Amino acid sequence: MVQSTNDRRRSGGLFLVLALVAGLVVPAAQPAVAAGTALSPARVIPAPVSVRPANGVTFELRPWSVLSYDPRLPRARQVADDFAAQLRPATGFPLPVVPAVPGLALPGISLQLGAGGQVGEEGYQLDIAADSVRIKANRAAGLYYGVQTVRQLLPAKVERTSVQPGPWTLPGGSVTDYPRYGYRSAVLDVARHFWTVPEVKKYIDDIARYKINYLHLHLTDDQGWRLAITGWPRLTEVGGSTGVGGERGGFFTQDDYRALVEYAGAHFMTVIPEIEGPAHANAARSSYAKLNCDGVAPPLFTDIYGSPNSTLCLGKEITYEFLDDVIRQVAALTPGPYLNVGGDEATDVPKDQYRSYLQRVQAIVAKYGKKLLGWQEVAGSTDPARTTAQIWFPEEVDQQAVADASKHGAKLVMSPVEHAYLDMKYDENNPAYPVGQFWAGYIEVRDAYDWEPETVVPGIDGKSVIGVSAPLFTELVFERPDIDILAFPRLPAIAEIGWSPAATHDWTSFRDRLAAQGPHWDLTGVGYYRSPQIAWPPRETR
Ligand code: TNX
Repeated sequence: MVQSTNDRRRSGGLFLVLALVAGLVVPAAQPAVAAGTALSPARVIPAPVSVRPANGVTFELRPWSVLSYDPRLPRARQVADDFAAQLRPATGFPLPVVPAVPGLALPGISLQLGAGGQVGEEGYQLDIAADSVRIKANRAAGLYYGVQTVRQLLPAKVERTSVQPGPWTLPGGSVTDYPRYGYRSAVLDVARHFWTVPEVKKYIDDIARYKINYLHLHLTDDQGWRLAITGWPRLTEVGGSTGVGGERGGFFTQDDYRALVEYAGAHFMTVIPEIEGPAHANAARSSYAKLNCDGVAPPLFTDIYGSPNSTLCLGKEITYEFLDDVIRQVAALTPGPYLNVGGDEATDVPKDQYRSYLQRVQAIVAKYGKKLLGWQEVAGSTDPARTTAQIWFPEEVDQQAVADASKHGAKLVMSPVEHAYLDMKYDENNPAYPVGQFWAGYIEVRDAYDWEPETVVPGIDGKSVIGVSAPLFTELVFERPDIDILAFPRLPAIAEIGWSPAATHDWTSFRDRLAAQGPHWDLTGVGYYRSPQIAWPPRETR
């Protein structure tokens, strides 16, 4: 099926190239150049590193436009194919995808190899001229991010699924762009409320546009265990049977999970699995009596906040055999370097026992070839040189432990609850948007935007910060539309903190660029929060 679609596209493209070479297809005269449509960063989130407008220059995508790619760059063809597939429904143009032919300039958009060292592995150079659009990168990831920028610069009606009248213009100019941080993550909690494979895929579609490159799945917690583990069937049969409020359960088979990993990968996003411990483990304990110190399985836990039966039995060998089995299987499903072991809120566990637990877990993670990632509490209890700690509650963090760990090589990811937690409500009294928590305060769009990762924890070396994360815990997130309302528009704010240089940070500019996202969300079925801080254009209807 896929093969035949590709074949059709390939032969269509080849025909067009041959026709052009043979002079059979004569492109009509270029349209008159519209004045005053200079490239402005006004529509792009995250803000690019630098933008040089070319005043009076406009590119127009035409019925004969071609998408060419450099076949020397692995996955460039996939990026081109996906982009063409996104453009075809609304434009109605064939947009054949063809390998570039040296010396032959094709009309349209080209994805090229080689953008200079400055842009690194994820950056790109974008040049929009009257007759061509060129995206140059050193790796396919850069091409992909360049494409996301172009998608935001096109008229929002490009999101429609039926043919629309043009013109399909892009403002002329050049963009040089690359990320501030290599780690730009979103956490999705599938444990408190379960979200199906299609529901998670839609989230991937929507966040990939903002150049998020890690999807961290919170797979286990007190209220649910969501990944099938061979040899431990009750984890999902029992532990996955319910969720907060006793509502729907659910879990991913390993094939489901592989499908998510693959889908994320096609969006240049790496899935990070999180297996929680030693606390937040009621679902595992309910599933297997032998994981309990007293040999008795506690009942399933369906309340919102932490269970009294949260902590694994640290003194029993079976606990570590269990973790070895789980981590081995999860590592085998994980193409990326990181495996998250949780580690937060183990308030019942004495410090020395917590430390020896984490050291054993770290050895298991290393044995299966992965790097340990954990919440802020792990700092000081693991080998810092092999640890990444995610700061979530800066007011409670052991600052000395974090500063010491960072001095000894630990890396830090910043997701301070008062700015980055997408599960908090936006404000106190908005009856239209009752969804969300408020234990860490209300987070309006500007609160999500106005912060600086390297000053979240005093005393750390800024260089130990590898990125940012936007967590969406789902205790109080009941239906799929609630995810959209909480994540949009705050996730793009966190994405910009992670991608854009600190020097571009500017609320007024961000606010205007955010407004321009509204029509795209209207047309792609993202039910975002219409924050009163933003001058949204009128809603588009699908
Ligand atoms: C704190 S984030 C938690 C989560 C909750 C979240 C709710 C973290 C390390 N622990 O278990 O879901 O607050 O906002």
